[in-house]
Amino acid sequence: MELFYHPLSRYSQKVLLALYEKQANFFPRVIELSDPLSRQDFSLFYPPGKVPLLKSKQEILIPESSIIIEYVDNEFPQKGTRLIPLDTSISLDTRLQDRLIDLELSNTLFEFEQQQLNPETSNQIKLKQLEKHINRFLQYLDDILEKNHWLCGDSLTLADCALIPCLPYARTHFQLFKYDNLSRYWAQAQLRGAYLQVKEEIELAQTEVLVGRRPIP
Ligand SMILES: N[C@@H](CCC(=O)N[C@@H](CS)C(=O)NCC(=O)O)C(=O)O
Repeated sequence: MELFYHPLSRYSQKVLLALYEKQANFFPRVIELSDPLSRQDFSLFYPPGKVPLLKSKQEILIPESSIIIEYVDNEFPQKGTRLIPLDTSISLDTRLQDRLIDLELSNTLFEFEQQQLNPETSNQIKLKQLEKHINRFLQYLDDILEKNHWLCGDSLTLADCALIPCLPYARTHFQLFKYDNLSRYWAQAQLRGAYLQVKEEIELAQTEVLVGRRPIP
């Protein structure tokens, strides 16, 4: 398998977490999204030009982080962590939380970041609305985590792969410490082997950005 991704893209981190949880072997193919040439090459190969993208052993291209994770989970049912539980009610909840996190948190955080990046053009009312939306969703997660160790129960699932990459930004731009259960969850996520592997890649990519060896995505 080959994974086309960028280590600083949250949706890529979501898939990396899942692949490390599954202990799945893959060839890493980093795509520099902000480098026009690298982007052009990638678009010739995959016209939508979005990462993450998985190329299976049978050379099938699989886009969309959640679909990639479902594919990998089915491909290696006995290996590593079961990311979409077999129990139908837990699996339904896992998919639901995964959808909500992508749509309500990850995408909203991206919109918030974009607004903050351009202070001259940013709309203060819009920023406040986004902030309120994000805080409401963090509270929703905090309530779930009052009773659950991981988001959907005792084991880490697809939903946690979606949530964990959002938390570093939520921690620095939102007061994550106000949410007791989310703070406990974040502390526990940081000890997870798969997260430590992803973190190493993020830090390396961030250092390369700082020393100017890699364009910022
Ligand atoms: N829904 C997609 C989102 C993928 C996505 O938005 N990827 C971003 C990076 S995080 C991207 O490739 N952006 C480049 C572009 O839109 O041209 C998924 O879950 O994989």
